[in-house]
Amino acid sequence: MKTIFKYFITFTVVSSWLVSCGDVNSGKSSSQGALSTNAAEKVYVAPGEHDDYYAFISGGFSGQLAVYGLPSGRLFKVIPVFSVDAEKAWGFNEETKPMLNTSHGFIPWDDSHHPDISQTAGELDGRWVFINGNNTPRIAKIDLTTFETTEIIEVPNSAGNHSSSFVTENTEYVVAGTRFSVPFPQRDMPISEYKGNFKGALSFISVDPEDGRMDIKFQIMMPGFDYDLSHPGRGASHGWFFFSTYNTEEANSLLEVNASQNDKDFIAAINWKKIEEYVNNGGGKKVPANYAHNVYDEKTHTATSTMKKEVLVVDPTEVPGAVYFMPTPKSPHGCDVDPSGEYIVGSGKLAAELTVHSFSKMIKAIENEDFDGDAYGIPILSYESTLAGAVKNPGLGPLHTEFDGKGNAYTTFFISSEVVKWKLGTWEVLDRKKTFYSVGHLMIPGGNSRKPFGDYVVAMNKITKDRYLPTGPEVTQSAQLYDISGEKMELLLDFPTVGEPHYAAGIAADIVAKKSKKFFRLEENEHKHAVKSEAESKVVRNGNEVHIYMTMIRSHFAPDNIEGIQVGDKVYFHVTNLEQDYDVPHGISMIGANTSELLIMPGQTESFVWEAKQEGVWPFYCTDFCSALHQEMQGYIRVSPKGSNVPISFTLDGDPVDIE
Ligand SMILES: [Cu+2]
Repeated sequence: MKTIFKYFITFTVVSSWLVSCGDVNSGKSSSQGALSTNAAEKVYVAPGEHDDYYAFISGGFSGQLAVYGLPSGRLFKVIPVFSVDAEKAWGFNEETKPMLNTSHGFIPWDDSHHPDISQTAGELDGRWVFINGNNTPRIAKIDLTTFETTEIIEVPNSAGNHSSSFVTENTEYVVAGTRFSVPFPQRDMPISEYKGNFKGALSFISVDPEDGRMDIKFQIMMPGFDYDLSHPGRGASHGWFFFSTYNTEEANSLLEVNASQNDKDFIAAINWKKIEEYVNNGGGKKVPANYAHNVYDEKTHTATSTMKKEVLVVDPTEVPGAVYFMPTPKSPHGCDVDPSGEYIVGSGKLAAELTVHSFSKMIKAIENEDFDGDAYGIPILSYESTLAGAVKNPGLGPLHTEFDGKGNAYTTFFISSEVVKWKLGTWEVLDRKKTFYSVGHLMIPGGNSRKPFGDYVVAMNKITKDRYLPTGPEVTQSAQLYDISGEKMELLLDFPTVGEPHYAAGIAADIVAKKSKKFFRLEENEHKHAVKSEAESKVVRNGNEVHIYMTMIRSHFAPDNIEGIQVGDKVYFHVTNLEQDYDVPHGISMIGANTSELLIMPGQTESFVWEAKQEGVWPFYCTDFCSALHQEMQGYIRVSPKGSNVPISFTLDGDPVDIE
């Protein structure tokens, strides 16, 4: 009895201390009062059970896209997109090297920012995820049956491809707005002559409704501001796209000061339907360009890269009624449209209030020509005429807003490190919760759609400090999961992420999971170097190139011992995984190979080149543990001196086969 009593006291004291220090940012692991809530229960996904949501969290400077489960925060896969990835041989094998081709040559890195999931009738359909490469402007498409990047298109006339990659409500377009305005056309000119000479390209990339094939339909050449973020209209505002701008001052140095002079910058409203119609009727001008279009084919298991030579450009002043500016205080960053399509939220980074524009008021203002002048011929609507309302004293440094589909909005505040819940229409603040620390984007699954899944919000923080065990000067990047199903938000979980968790897109798991591919059918494999049975495997010399057509199946390679290779030969391994079973990839790597290992899915063919540099007998082996006899899955290559008369030969099923 005495012991129990003592325990009770200790427990009470400890728990109240933990709860109170949660309010002072102590960052202790239980600082949100975990002992007084059932937070752990709410994120617990029992062994063998599945998560409710997929979250696709961009890897920022890692260039990749990571797949997590919610609410558990478990990491399932890192999908290589814009950066080479040794784990998947992405950018190393012959099949995927063309995916990283650009007009600047092979670029093995980019800065991935904003993923967005394809939609039909304004709801997530789970077919593809699009994501932008910010540095060397590109848009990638990831197929959600295979969770592999299947297309990357470069965006010409752009720089810092930031206001991307958001889709319209039937995925008619994925949009890529430039952050930096640049000379158009690119040329050698004094930077001091920026003003009036640089242009900002907003690119509308069409998506084929059947196969998803992307194509730049048109680029709108806007004034030389910085275009920061964007979102599509929906419902009544479908057919419009909204872009936040900063640096309407058109300064070209010390932007920190010089781009904060104007009291208001703009949200640009683009009637893309009107521009599409103009283009379909022969409007716009084809101008020379040079950009790569890279497509990965699921049948040939191989990517091709095509250089495109022109792009259709539209001057917005030539399409009256298509483009307007809505003044928005002050240096707006986020530009978010609510599920109904009526409200456009502009977050002025330096503004005291959150500005919300009304789409219906905007249309009325356009009809009444309620203008406050123009910028380079584009009408500026009067501030009051489009204003729906403002959220007063919301916090410091507003960035991004998402919606729960129940009439509430959630905005992140970078400086005051919090997520604030407020009500659409009344603009009253309902709740605020701390983030740890300096939050950038937040994500509600389905947030950029007509129908958000309003159970959770994920905050993506820029700084982690003391939330985890230290790992040297850099601590893991961090996301935080909040339950938003009730009136008040509740912090449930911290979980580490890969690279910078810049932004994310989430979707109910059952929309995607049921369409997931289990293996590639061997009879559909059209890879030009595929062999579909061990009997077809062979070794072919062609000058100083030797091509090995190899198969793999539990637990051996065919052929396995290859002789007759000479110093100076380039040896191509073309390897087909014959397995027709779920989750049985095999790997292969060769000692001294410059490339990454190959990890080949069932039914797939991949290739790599190995240069024979030294005489000897050199082993290769399977790199992915595949069976009890995985360790026996190996072979040798005998390398003889250049000009030697050792004939090409190999062993197949234990029998020697001579070729020459
Ligand atoms: Cu961003």
